[in-house]
Amino acid sequence: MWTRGRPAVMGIVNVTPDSFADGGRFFAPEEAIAHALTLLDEGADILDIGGESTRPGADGVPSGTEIDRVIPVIVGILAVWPEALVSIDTSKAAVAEAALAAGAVIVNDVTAGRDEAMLPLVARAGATVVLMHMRGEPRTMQAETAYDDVVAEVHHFLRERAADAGRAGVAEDAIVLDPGIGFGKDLDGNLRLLAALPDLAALGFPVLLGASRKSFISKLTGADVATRLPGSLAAAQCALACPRAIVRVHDVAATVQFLAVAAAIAGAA
Ligand code: HH2
Repeated sequence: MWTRGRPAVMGIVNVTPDSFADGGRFFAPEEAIAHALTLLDEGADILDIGGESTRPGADGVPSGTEIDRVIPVIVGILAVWPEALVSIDTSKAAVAEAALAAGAVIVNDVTAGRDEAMLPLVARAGATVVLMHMRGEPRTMQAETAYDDVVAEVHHFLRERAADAGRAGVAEDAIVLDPGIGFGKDLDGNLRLLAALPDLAALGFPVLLGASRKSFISKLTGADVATRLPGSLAAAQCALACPRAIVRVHDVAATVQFLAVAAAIAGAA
């Protein structure tokens, strides 16, 4: 995953009618599969397939609905590109189980294993898990964005959840930590967590950064969701200082180019 001398790039495939940046564009399975294959052509190292929006205010969907959305897409991608690394973006063990059976190898859980069956499932499957920090749930998370020390609190939470994952039998090198940009944080909290990404990486686990097109970019610049690529690249730069990082993005080609050039310059310094 990290053989290219730069952070790995995870391309987002939202099979949802209501995601904040691209809701509805890839809701039909054939659209989602075609989009995923384009992202692989553009250099995505991983694809993250999601069937439920986690944007602020979003209502959850039942696991059966989520399974019906994502499984045909995972199967369709792997039929054309069998060596693709597929991640399932879900907080439900039932959805993760179906996705792992269909060929996914990473479970991206924005609740860091709140579903009690999740971590044992990941361990049994020998899969990788992304543990993300979120306060509450998407419907309510932006109501509570005050912390005494956001970086200390988020890093403490992630350390604890990583220990829980280890106790459940997940291998240490199969645990990825994510500060959860935009999940129950205000602008200042998001910026502090971005600046502290190398400190999170210093805990010894790979880190994942999901800042692509998020609203903190608009709070700084006024850019609407379709024009937040430059701000997204500025955020992706934080990953360069981390030895094993994954950036989760909508704009794969631009991010791959940005990281390849920035990493080459850093390597020549
Ligand atoms: N952000 C989103 C969804 N999943 N997973 C991780 N690990 N980290 C993130 O920051 C993250 C995530 C939100 O982005 P998106 O998928 O584009 O939107 P939506 O949740 O509305 O589908």
